[in-house]
Amino acid sequence: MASTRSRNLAALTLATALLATLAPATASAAVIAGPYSTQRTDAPPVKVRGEVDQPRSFSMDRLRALPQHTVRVRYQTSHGAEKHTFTGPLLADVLALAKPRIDTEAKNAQLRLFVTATGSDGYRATVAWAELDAGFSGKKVLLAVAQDGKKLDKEGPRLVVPGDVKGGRYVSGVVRLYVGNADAVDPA
Ligand SMILES: Nc1nc2c(c(=O)[nH]1)N[C@H]1C(S)=C(S)[C@@H](COP(=O)(O)O)O[C@H]1N2
Ligand SMILES: [Mo]
Repeated sequence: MASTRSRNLAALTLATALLATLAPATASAAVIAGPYSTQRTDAPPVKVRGEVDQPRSFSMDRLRALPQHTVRVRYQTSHGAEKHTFTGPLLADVLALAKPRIDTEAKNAQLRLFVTATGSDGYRATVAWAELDAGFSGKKVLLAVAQDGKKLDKEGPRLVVPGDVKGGRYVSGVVRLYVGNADAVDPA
């Protein structure tokens, strides 16, 4: 009986020792991003939702397939002044593909719309439609895919609002664009 118990104990000790040597190897193998890794390396596509007839999503490649614009901007942040060059499609061109609902009856109906960009961290900022509409505003509001020549594939696209003194509306890691209509939140 005693010998069986000691044999079992020996087997258990051996198994524990084996596990101890295997465990670090297993753990480090999981850290290496292989084909079965669940680690996300690229940003998810940007969803366009709200007052649009064709809700859709845009990958970074899809955003790059649209006409590209480059703007040089400066803005203030809590950590000082910044100067950057951004490249990407016009936000207006991205949204047009989702067919925003514009009531053609009302005078200047597009001026009732707004767009809220949400970052992966939940940070949000809103632009009025007139700000991104070339017919009303002279500035190029972009959904940038590159900053200072570096692709934003890992972080996701960034809202660029030239002319803003503060950087607060330069939402980074945009995951969602919501098209809203003032009539929906404030019926006249
Ligand atoms: N997703 C996300 N975007 C964000 C913020 C944030 O907290 N989350 N902060 C904003 C603020 S307050 C500023 S001033 C700028 C800072 O820009 P920088 O990262 O180029 O310094 O990013 C803006 N974009
Ligand atoms: Mo800021």
